[in-house]
Amino acid sequence: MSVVGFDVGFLNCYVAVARAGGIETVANEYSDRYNYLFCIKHRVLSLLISYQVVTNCKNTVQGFKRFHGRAFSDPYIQSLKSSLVYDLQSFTMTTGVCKVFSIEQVTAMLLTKMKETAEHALKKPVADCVVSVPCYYTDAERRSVVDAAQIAGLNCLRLMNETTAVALAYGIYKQDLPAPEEKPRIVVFVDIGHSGYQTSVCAFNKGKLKILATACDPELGGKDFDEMLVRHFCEEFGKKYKLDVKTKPRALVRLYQECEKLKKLMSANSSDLPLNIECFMNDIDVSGKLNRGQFEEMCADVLARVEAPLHNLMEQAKLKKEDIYAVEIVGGASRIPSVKERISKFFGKELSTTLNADEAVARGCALQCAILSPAFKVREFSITDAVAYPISLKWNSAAEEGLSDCEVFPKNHAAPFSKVLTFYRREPFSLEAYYNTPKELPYPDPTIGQFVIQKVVPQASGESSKVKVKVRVNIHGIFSVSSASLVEVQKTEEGEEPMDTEQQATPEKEEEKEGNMQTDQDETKAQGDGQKETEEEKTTPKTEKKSDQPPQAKKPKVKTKVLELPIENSPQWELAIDMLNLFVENEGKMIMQDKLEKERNDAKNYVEEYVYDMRDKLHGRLEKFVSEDRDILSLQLEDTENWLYEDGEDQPKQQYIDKLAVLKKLGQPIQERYMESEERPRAFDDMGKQI
Ligand code: ATP
Ligand code: K
Ligand code: MG
Repeated sequence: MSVVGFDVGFLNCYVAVARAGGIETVANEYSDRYNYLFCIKHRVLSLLISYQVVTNCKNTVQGFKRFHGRAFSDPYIQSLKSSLVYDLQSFTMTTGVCKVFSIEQVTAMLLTKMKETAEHALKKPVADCVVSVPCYYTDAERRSVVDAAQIAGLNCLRLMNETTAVALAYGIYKQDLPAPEEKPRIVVFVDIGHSGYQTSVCAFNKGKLKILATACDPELGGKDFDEMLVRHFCEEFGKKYKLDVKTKPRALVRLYQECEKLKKLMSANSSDLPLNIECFMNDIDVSGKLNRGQFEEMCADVLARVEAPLHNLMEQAKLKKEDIYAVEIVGGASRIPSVKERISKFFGKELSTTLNADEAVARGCALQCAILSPAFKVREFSITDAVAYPISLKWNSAAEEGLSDCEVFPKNHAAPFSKVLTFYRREPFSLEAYYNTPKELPYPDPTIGQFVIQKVVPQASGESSKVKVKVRVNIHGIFSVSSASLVEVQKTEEGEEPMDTEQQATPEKEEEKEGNMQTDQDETKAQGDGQKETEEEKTTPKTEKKSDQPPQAKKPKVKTKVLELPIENSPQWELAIDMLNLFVENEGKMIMQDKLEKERNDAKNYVEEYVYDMRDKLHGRLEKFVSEDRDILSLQLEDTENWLYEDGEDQPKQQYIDKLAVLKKLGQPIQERYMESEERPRAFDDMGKQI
């Protein structure tokens, strides 16, 4: 049982764990908390620090968070393709065998690294976790990330919306929240990261939070400010030095890095600031300068986009600005003064920054993981999220010709949640789920998936059967048709007209519209109790309760049998199961390979260390203890050093182990003579004391 939260950011990733009774974020092996950029080369994966990104730019994969759940032909992918330094290819099974990775595999690699970071901190294996996703992620994107977690060997208890994680991190420690029956405390959360801008409005009462609405601009973040700076300096360097920066990926990558640094400096400083890059291109050193005023001017268009989601949010929640208790901001780009100004001006109040702007998402995820984990004791806290885009179902109508449809989950409907719909059918039928506001989607295809209810047969009487279909938005925010059942009315022994107990309780009118939602099953209560999804399913739907009514006198004996029906699920985005298994297997192999590579490297380092250490000592404290073996050892050390830089640079682990053994065999006698001489006087001392 592990309690871990992963914030998978576009630029920065954070890992939070529950340890020693609290939640803390943990650093990766480079003790650099952020920049999980990484490099895929020889299938060995490593985290890179910034200068390595420049030297490895073609093999470094970064900024792939928005590739999930999208086809290669998706206009979004195509528009980004040209601006990427690394190569983006269409993924098919055949390329999979070569060294092309699917987006699920790439995110899985990143998660593997984050998992290792958590394991290192907790000193035990990690599986259970909560992973963050932007609240504007669609079904396809969510399914893709769930697969990635599985490939990494993680048991993702929840995909948590980033702003909801922030809300949890904010609310769970608050002692003074209004009582359940009181008016809730309304707080707005704003997260501006590197790629996206998310806002949500949340109602808090003691022990619970409910997301009322969300509004986002998935294309507004720190990177857009970097972009403006890069554009500016490309132009300036073009004029000043006659350099065409865009033609040289490596120079461009460096310029992006320097511009990001400059942008951060400008948040703290409003005077002129320099930007200098040595040997930028064609051996030319470049320099420029900029101040905050100029920066804001060149970013006017970007800044103008800050307000729209806030308007949208308030409109959806039907709240007035006076209703807002606080506006809490997080995310790296929320530190930009002009961004803060605009948000603050919109709400007419000081912004609140009580949370750690970088760690809040990861912490919230770890807290949610703790709540969901039965092994961990935490304060009861119920979390109700909101559906980001309205979901509709359409189907071929049996009664009328043509298509019928119905909105099953309106925008901002509570989630997770299940509903039961009733149909009258003689044969299998299919339901198509889709987002009914395609314009809102950051995605061209509004389809969620096709769900076929199989094995539907007419009643013995030839009439249509009553089919109950349960649809749900699960804990990850993923839509599914979770179950379907057919109510079979069986003949009574007396040969009376068959009658359904349920029908008797509420006679159903012939003209009743298909797809009527009969049961609203509120699942939100189960949330804070740490119950698993499967347990939530068991709560009795309301209609079934009707049969609990006392039997009426002279009621004819009728039997109904409920038959579970198989469902064929074809979500718009799905990895075939054999593909997923292959990826799981491959990731396992790569982890092994990483491990072997690390061991090999360690073995090599031991040889190197021994060489340097012994050489120093031969001229130092061991000097008096070498005799004729000195020259042999010295020679061996020198030979080995040369070997390490030549043939020995890239050898199997055993070679290094053997090499070290040879050296130790020569060095050991010398070390022993030294130890002996050290021990002798001490032994005398001890003897002296005894006397
Ligand atoms: P996303 O949430 O979009 O997936 P992320 O979580 O990786 O991205 P963050 O770590 O929240 O993003 O923020 C990174 C962004 O914040 C970068 O663009 C970075 O340059 C910017 N940033 C960080 N600190 C500052 C600062 N002091 N001033 C201006 N920008 C900053
Ligand atoms: K982050
Ligand atoms: Mg983020």
